[in-house]
Amino acid sequence: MLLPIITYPDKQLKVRSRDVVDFDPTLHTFLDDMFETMLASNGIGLAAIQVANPIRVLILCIPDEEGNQPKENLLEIINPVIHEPQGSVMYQEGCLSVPGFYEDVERYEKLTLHYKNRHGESCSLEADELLAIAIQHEIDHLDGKLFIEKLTYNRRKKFEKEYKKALKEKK
Ligand code: QAP
Ligand code: CO
Repeated sequence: MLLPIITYPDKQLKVRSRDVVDFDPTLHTFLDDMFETMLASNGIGLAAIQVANPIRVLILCIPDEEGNQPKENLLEIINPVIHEPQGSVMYQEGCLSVPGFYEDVERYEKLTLHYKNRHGESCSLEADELLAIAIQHEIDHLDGKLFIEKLTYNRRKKFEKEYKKALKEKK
């Protein structure tokens, strides 16, 4: 089932999501719906709060060389905690909740992630490159933060102007 995606400036995006405690069929159906929704919107990552569910769940599917996103490459990450962040990189990010806007953001270059899978089993992974960046972007969503909040004052002003203009043109 496709879920509607909430977009900026909806206040719900500022909510801090709560830990998952029940790894039940309801969660599994929701994860399946998130994947369907993300692919239908041409996304590489999606946090539960973006579809109005304030739980600490995110999914990521980094495209392969051909640009495909097979379900085997899907990561379902629940109650994540970042360990040992290292280095820093700039990357031009976008967000399904801030459609049509992309800007450079600074992130850690590498990290270790501890999390639960859909069955509640403890997992960990080491991430770098786009995966590490996407993990940080999605965990920020779980804490009610958007990538535009990391922009400098001037770039944030440029964003507000462009985004408002785009919203008006849509109507
Ligand atoms: C987060 O973002 C991310 O504006 C995932 O019109 C982004 O999937 C992590 C998208 C960059 C790391 C680097 C955005 C699709 C997708 C748009 C997305 C749009 C259509 C964003
Ligand atoms: Co996002």
